[in-house]
Amino acid sequence: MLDQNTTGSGLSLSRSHKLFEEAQNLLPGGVNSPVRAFKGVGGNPVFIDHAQGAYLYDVDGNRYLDYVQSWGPMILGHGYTSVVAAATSGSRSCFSLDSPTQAETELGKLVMACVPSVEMIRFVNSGTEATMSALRVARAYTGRKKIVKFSGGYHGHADMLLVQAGSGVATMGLPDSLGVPAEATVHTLTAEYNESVAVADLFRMYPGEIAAVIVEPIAANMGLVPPAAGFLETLREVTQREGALLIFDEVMTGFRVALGGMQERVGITPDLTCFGKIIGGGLPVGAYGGRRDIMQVVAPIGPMYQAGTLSGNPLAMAAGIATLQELRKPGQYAELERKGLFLEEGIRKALHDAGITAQLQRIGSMFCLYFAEAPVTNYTEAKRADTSRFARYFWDMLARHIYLPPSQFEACFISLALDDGMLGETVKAVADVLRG
Ligand code: KE4
Repeated sequence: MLDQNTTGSGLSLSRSHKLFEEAQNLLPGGVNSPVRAFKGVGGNPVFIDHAQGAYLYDVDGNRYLDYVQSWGPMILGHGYTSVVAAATSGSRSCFSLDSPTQAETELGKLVMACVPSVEMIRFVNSGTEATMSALRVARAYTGRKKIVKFSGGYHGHADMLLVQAGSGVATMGLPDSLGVPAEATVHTLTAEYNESVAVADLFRMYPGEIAAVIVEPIAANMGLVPPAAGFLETLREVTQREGALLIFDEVMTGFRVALGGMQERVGITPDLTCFGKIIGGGLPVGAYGGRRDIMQVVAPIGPMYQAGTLSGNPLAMAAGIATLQELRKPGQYAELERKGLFLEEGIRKALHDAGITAQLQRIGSMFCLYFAEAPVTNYTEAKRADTSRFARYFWDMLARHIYLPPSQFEACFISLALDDGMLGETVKAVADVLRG
């Protein structure tokens, strides 16, 4: 593995490391979200000074092509003119309000125009709040307590969902999380992703007790695992039959893999959908929404309580509106698919030329390279991937100025700011690294 203070290509990271030392004195692990600490790849994290378009610029003056994009939100690239203008224009002098604003209705209308299953929506401040609230809605609406999630699925850090979770929990190899009492997860049932029979079994074991099944329609917190043929369709059938709600957690896939999210690609209508990331254009926004009759339970019209001081924040709404308006322009997702295919074909050729077996798994502008012998279809298989080999790959790519997610259990993202020259540079870097 490369020396983490400098790297083969003369990449100096000394200022990053100085800042990291200081940060560790006051922030647990020196970060405000665990996966940023590079535990999944070893060494110290890179401190970013600023970003523009497809590029990140670290505090040591190194420039990287960004394949993390703040874990998904920056699909247009950093500092996109219309988004920056929307969030900083004169009328934005008020940063936060205690009353409703038209912008919240505007962003709601935009989301609903793109995702027809959403008939009513509530904005919150993170994906965690969105999924936590959606599950509370499901319990309130059905009067049932149990929920089903999938191992390796990550839906944020609410107690009831930190059971066999993916993303940072998987990166750190935590079975679950300390501090979550058994009472908080006693109603959380888990099944292996892509095993819909296991879900049917749970409904047989707990007839009339399961409020909802929450699923990432693409499992992208264990790397990137596509839904097997029929998996999501079966979840829809089983939940419909059993009187439970189907919740698509599209915090990552929403507006990422299609304007209408993964539900548009697979033609499945969930009862509730959770959003985050892209709908805030990089500012803190989450949302949950779905069938009007279900959303009627939400206070103040219904008895299910959920609230938030900064929910519907004017700056965040403005950035979200501008972002979705850009994404609604014709051809954006065709272009993201073209870029994704370009990269996929280049990486596959590099693997073939190097005689290396690895699994490139991609949907649209999300992809993951598993150092594994066979395609990865669930969390058990994802955990068998060679994470040490991934770590070497990560640092070798960083040395070539390609910034990948620092964990085998995360997905890479392609932004509209990545042009063919940049994609070609990325493919060349992969080929160089795989040749060793
Ligand atoms: P946030 O609370 O982090 O905004 O969203 C939680 C969440 C919910 N659902 C899905 C499908 C998600 O992917 C996430 C968060 N994604 C991770 C990246 N895999 C966030 C990165 C981090 O934790 O720092």
